[in-house]
Amino acid sequence: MKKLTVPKNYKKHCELNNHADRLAKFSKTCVFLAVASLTIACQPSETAKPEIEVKVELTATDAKKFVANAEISLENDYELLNKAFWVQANFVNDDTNALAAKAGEEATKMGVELAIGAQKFDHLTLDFDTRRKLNALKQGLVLPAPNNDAKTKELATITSNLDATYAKGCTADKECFTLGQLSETLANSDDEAALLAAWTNWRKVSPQMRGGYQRMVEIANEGSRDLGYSDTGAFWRSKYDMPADDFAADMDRVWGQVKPLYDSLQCHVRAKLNQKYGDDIVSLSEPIPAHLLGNMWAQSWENIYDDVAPPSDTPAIDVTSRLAAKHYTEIEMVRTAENFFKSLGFNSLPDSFWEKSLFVKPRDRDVQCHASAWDLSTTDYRIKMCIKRTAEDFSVIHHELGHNFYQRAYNLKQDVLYRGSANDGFHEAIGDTISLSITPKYLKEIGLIEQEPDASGDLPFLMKKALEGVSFLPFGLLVDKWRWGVFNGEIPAEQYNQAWWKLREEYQGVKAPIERTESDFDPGAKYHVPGNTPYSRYFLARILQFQFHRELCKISGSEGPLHRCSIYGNKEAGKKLNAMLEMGSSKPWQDALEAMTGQREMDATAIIDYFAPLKTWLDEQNKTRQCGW
Ligand code: X8Z
Ligand code: ZN
Repeated sequence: MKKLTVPKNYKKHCELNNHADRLAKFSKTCVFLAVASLTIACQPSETAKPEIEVKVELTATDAKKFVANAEISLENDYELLNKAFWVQANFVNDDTNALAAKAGEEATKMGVELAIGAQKFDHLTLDFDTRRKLNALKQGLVLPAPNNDAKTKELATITSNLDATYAKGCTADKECFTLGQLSETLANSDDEAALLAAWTNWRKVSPQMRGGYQRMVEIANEGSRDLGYSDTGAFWRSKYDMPADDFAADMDRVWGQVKPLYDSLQCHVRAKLNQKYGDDIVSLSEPIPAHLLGNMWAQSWENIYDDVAPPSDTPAIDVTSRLAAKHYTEIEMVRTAENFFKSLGFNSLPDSFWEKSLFVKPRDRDVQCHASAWDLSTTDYRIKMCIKRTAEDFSVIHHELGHNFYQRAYNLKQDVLYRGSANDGFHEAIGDTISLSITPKYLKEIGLIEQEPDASGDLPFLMKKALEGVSFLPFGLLVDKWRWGVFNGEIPAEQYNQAWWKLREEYQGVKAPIERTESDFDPGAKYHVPGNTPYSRYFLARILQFQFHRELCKISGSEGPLHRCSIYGNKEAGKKLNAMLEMGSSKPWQDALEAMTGQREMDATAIIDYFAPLKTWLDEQNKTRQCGW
């Protein structure tokens, strides 16, 4: 799938990509524009020459030229556009917001022109690459605007404002919160009232987003319809080298495979939290209140490990305290992650990465702290993160570097329109695959621990990994189920919040801890909603990372259980991984998956095998419990 993306409208993952910016200049230069299947109108705007309209039949040669010109334009403008977004995310204020909105507006115009231009060749039989690149052009945007200047501008302004509102963390009445601090409370406090206050406070920021969000949905839907899609959700689902409906069904199929594992974990965690907080707070027949799971969105639960861990003389390694014991700085954490990739045979990141990245939260200004990885040119890679010295952020750093190494691999090998991942889930899965190799054996190898636990440490280790990854699965699925419903109108604006909580209860077995109403806008309290980053990618990644891990472990000759395998230092595994990264988006994702794993389908058996010993243990614990909600 393609992404001509860059922030705002053009924003992809928390991995900001190329072609987006390349769009910007397109509107300013006179690259020939194929208008209406038969008209070529090309008029340099500065001159007063009369417009010449020539009716011609478009040919395969025209299609190739169109693609070539688009690639040149996208490449030319990519860097500057990205810089506007970089500066906004690193200095969130009214001025940078206005500049980013303007840049986003230009990029969207360009993206819409390219998409509409590409459509003109729909009826032609073309070679594989021209057809694939035209599709990339048609699918590059995240939120298409209609072909209307005022609406394009309005859309760009709304999306910029939504992003800034989240970054600043202030209510409409200018009461401000720091998400990092509130998250620390949720991660570390045992005081139910304090947890509830932190949870509730963050949700005071998002109600002001509601009106803008609703309008944004209207405009983007109009834009999507202009491109031939029924709504923006259908447009998003169309980006996976398969019919949109098949994609949604495939997500559900995979969810069906992993749901029993999730249900076992939820049941055990609920029972333990019931023991801790009592029946009044945690009922044994209802969903778990969302403020008790150690995370602002209850999307990953590793912070409550101590409450739910299997009894053992060898508890899971507490990486947070090991980092502290070894006095790791934030930069050393990043160096350690880079070193993992280097051990696989990847080249070091360039000096500019270390000079230009943002690693710690600045004291004197607002920044968009949500972690992201950027490629501003084929030589300029950066991350932007407010790193805390925790196990959680150690994983996130690997996640972000996975984006950077992927970007560099395809940027150096592929044409502009193939500079992306096989699908967006692949981009999210690379660093997470590496994180699965952060085993006790590896931690000992890099000197973070002195002694590797024996096999009695396996269950605690698996519990920790499950709290990180298995807990995430239903959340990864439901965020876009909500947005798909919003975009197609099944969830009208007056039901935004109740529909959100219905999905949270149904899929996660998690409920709001206090009454919520339609004056709230709780989806807006999750970065990717105001940030307009599609979310299905993270569900895909959570499945794919285990498929990749299984294969790379096989290549590295690892014997024994999957959860003890680390590919650290294995050049053969690195070569295999790099070969897939270098493919970029030049082939359907099924081909990339097959090249890497021999399989053409997403397959949850890898994650299920990985956690098999834990599942057995959980089911034993749950034997006398009433599971479900
Ligand atoms: O947003 C992210 C990354 C950046 S692409 C930090 N993730 C999702 C989230 O935080 O909600 C990674 C896991 C899910
Ligand atoms: Zn990511």
